[in-house]
Amino acid sequence: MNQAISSPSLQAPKAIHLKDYLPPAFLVQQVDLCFRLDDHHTRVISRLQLQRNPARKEHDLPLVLQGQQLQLIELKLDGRTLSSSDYELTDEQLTLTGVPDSLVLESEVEIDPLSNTALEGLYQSSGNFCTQCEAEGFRRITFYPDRPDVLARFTTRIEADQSRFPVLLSNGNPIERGELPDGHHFVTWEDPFPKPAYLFALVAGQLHPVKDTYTTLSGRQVALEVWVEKENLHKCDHALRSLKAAMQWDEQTYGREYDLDIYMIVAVNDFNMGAMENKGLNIFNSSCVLADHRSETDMAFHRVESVVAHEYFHNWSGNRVTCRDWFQLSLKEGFTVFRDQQFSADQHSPAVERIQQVAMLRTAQFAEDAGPTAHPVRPESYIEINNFYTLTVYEKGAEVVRMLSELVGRDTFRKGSDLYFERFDGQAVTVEDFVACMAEVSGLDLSQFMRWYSQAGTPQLTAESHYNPTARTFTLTLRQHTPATPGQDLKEPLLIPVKLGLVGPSGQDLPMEVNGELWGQERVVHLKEQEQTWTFHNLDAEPVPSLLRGFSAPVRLLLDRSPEQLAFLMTADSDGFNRWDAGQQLALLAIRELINQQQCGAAMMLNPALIQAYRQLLDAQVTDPAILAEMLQLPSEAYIAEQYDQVDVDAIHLARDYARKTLATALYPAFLKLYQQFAKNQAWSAEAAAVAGRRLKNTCLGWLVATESEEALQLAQRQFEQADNMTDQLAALICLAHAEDTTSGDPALKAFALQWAHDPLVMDSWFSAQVTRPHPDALERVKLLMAHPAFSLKNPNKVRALIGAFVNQNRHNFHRRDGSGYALLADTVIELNRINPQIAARLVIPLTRFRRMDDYRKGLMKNELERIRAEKLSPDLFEVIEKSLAQ
Ligand code: B3K
Ligand code: ZN
Repeated sequence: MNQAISSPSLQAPKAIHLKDYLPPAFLVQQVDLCFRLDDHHTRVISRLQLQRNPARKEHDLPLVLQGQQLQLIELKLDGRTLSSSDYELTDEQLTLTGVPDSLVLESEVEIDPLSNTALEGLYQSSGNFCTQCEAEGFRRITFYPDRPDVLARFTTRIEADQSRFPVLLSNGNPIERGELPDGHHFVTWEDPFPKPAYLFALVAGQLHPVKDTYTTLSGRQVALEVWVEKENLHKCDHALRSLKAAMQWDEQTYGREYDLDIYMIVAVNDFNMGAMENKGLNIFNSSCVLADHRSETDMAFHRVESVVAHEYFHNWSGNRVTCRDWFQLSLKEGFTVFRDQQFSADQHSPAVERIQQVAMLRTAQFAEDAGPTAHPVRPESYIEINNFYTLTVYEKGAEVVRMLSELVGRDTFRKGSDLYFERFDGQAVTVEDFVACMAEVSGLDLSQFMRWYSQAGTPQLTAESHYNPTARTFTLTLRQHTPATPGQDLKEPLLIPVKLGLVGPSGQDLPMEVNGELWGQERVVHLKEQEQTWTFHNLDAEPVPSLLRGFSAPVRLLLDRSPEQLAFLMTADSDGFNRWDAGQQLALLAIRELINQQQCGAAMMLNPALIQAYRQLLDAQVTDPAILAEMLQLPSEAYIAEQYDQVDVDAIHLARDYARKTLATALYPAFLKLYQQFAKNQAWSAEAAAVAGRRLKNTCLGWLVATESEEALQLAQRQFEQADNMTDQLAALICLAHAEDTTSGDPALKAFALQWAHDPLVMDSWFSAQVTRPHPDALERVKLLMAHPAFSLKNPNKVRALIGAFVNQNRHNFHRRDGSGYALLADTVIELNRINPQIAARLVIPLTRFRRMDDYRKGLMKNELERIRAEKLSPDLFEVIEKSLAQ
């Protein structure tokens, strides 16, 4: 490792290892907090009732409490004021030795919420106070054993100026409120459920509620409240509807009822992630709560529904049963994502939901698995846990739970989850505890399965088949191989559930017979060895195997299939997901041919099989517009890049663009017909059919505009002007803004900004629409827009909408050969390192993926990483940069 510039070893923060886990030395029975809120001088008075943990036998262990950026005012042990010689205080912790087995520790600290731009702990957003404590934010509020396996009962008294902060919220139920001198007031909240500190929350400010109620299965009334700024009161209905649907679904599907009398959701504008499941008081990024069809797209509606459900589901998978330590993060996140995916599938089209999940997993999560920050679903060590709220922990973690449910069957899975929730209610547990419940109820040995939690990297699955017409047999050999990942060279075979069927020449699923056993038309085979072969009997003609139906395992399927076979599966496969995937693979094949042609200097020629397959799709009667819209999406540049060890960004962009334009031109009349069919004047509706219709219509509009024809641009212009909803308006705006000819794009962008200047969420889309423009001036636009008054580096949504969208969704411009994309990202990351380390560490990721680039770009990217490394880095950024430069 090159340590020439800043000698990072000097500042190197220490890594924490799973294998070093020890139970806490002290437990907390009761926490009583009092907040005296003030912009720069908030006082936090805490009273902790502590007791030695009987699980730790060692004698006289010291009491260690975490605390960061706290100014200690006073400390008392059992009523006696301590002096600085009675304890040891560092930047990170407070240590007391020789304390009794049972004690009361009172502390008063001062904190500065208004200067807190990291958005962790207590901070302000648009003048309101709010908190974010997961994973380790509570230590920025008061001294505490800040670890998830310490569960305590909390009361919280909040005191604040009544006119500036009329609303004072915390976890649980309000038990007392009153007036104080000098125009102040207070409210005290009590949470009856013991909880880890990461679930603590406080909100104070000028907020307004939209209220509803829900009656649980057992007949209890729960008050539902969504708290927002006044101007957003009209945007809350969808979140409330989603919440009620989620509550009902969890009762029906998992037998889980809500436990408190009140459930609150607060929307804030400055938030590092989507939302947070604090007990009884969820705090949300406003982009995941607010939805009105005039200002939010169908996609935003979907996001709101699934995030509201996700946070609600955490009340059981996360809050009632929580994690023993942060290595177990996927225990709550993977399971809860799986639950929200099941919920979405039940609310909408299961096939479309699965397609969209997999499209994301296969690009973004697979890329993570192949990059320098690859880690198992359960990491073994970390420097900064915030770096591990990743697609691997969340999405791959959900895939692992999905496989479990496939392996044991849906009913048995429910028995397993019942057992898990009952056995571990009120406890902090591990992944083993969860899997053991599934093993117990199913009788399956899941020990090999546990490797999915400990092995990083995406397994590759290859298949070979052979048909013997005389014996009428078909043999299928599956092989698995997981490539090495940083720090993990040796990989062992996994238990991979492969759902498969055999499609006969006339397009039907054939009955399968293996070793005299009748399998029916679909089966999940368990691949356990490196290589396994199955022989199917009594087949009169060669079948086409349909493998990994529904994407039954998160693997890279490497399969040589002809364009004819793929085109056949595209229409014949009985599995909706696999029909879509056959189309994706066919398009990929054709685009890869174009990339080859370009790389050897030949003229590009699009494979007619792809044009033919698209024609067939477009000519057929539209039975399912939602699926058709998915079938008509070309693989993204990111997914195409995923297929290569050496990525040629320019060739990928040109090839995909060529494929797009050629298809659009060849099939223009068919796209136009379909567009017109679904563009018929209809007022906006939230119905599934209307949502699908809009998606299909706007997909067609995108294809039409790809030809840059005058007519298509006029259609987009008309749609932009006449739209009564954001889905249509934004789709048209993007078409116009991405067109080569800017004569209609620029005025449309101007008009849009004028219309929506008052709405920060809509302005986010306006930023993204411009910086994802494929043309060479995109980077200059990013720079220009960074100076726009609506932009701020302090607001994570703005950073994601502008810089994030550019570096992740405008790949060829980010990778400009002059290196200016890299320099821009590095400059921004350096600045963000001081403002918001979590966001900085996330944003830098595309720069760390230099290994697959050509040598020239690799050099440029590494230089920028070294430039970042020369700064005084937060632990977040330090960990990511070191890992990427260590390659
Ligand atoms: N549990 C939170 C994420 C907290 C992230 C901390 N850096 C939201 C969620 O997954 O539901
Ligand atoms: Zn979650």
